[in-house]
Amino acid sequence: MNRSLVEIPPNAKHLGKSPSAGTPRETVRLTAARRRFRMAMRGSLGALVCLAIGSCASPPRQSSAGMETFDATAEGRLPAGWVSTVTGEGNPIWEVVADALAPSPPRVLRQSGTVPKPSFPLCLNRGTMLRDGFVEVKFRTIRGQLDQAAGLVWRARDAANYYICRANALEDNVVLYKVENGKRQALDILGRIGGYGVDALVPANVWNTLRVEFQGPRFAVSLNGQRLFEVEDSTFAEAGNVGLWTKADSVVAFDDFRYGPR
Ligand SMILES: [Ca+2]
Repeated sequence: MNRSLVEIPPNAKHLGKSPSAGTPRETVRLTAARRRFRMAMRGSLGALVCLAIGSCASPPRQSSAGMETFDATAEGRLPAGWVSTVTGEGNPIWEVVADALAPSPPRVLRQSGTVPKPSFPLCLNRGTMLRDGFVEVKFRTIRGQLDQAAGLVWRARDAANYYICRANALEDNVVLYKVENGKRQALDILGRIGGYGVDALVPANVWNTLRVEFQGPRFAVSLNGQRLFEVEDSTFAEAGNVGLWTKADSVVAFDDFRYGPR
């Protein structure tokens, strides 16, 4: 701690005196003054620590419901508040583009970059903060030889820590993972030990709807209106961002991204 940041009160020199140096009444006053000074210093030091590490903030707010159609954003850009990033390495290409097949015309958000495994293109809506609620999106996988994966992200702290559920059109399955410190781990489905997500028809090049509802440690996944499975996990219990995710060489269009508290 930089001592120059701690202001010493004008009467601080008195605090160094031995209580035996004064009368009993003076001793009581000195003791009380010393206690007040220590408490004030603790508060000041605590505030400085909070500023330094960015913690100790008031509880994060809970976002109200919202929907992003990507139609008000210029082509080649991202909507306000959205950030393109990556888990691992590589150069994702997230951008709003025109799409003649868009559920809400004329534009969608598309990811067309390729990143090496096991990295993941990620696009976070930094303007959101949700602990409990839902996130939903329409997606269309366009191409990808290694993968055609489209994912929803919630409770994201940063590009290396979040929950993600993805549907894969090459594998025809839906899997829910946690990514912790950049490492992805599939989570067990409630009522079943082992296995890897659930098999589900994920048709390529058509619009599908993926939805996750999250309440405390319980997450429920639906694809095209059909409830598929639930998962329980408490790794990330705090509010975080929602967003979108792909994998490897997946080229995917997303539209009508919805979110909100329950
Ligand atoms: Ca749209």
